[in-house]
Amino acid sequence: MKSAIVLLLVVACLAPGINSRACCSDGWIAYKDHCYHIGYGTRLTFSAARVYCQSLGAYLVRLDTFDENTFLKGFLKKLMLESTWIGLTDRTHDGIWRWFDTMSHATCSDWGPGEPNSHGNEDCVNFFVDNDYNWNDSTCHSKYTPLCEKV
Ligand SMILES: [Ca+2]
Ligand SMILES: [Ca+2]
Ligand SMILES: [Ca+2]
Repeated sequence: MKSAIVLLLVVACLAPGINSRACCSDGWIAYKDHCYHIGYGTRLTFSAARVYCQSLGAYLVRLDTFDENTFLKGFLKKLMLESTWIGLTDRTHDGIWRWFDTMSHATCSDWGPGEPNSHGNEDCVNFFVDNDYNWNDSTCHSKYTPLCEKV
């Protein structure tokens, strides 16, 4: 009986046209074929946020398309959530923004007005509440909520 239920779930996830989204477990949000997790109430440095995501089999979110960015920003905004880290950094070369885990260059951006300003050596990026959830570079040891992504 249990295996029949599992099989049904698998079929529901794989059947084209029925559900083309990822099947995400509890605590994860589906968008297209990926799952996202917000570490509600957890505030960590950029490095610690990365480790937090890794412990969940995920990575700090990589905003590959403007649509993905718009979806996640809209979600945070709608629920009026805290600022969250995204996986973008210019730590290796100031002014060259790369996604941390792949070191790929950012192909789209959503900086808030006047950002990135590297005010006091800022190398890590967040969706920043005070800037209407647009991107802001911040010091990497600042503490923000992790926003994780997995396939
Ligand atoms: Ca992504
Ligand atoms: Ca910088
Ligand atoms: Ca800044």
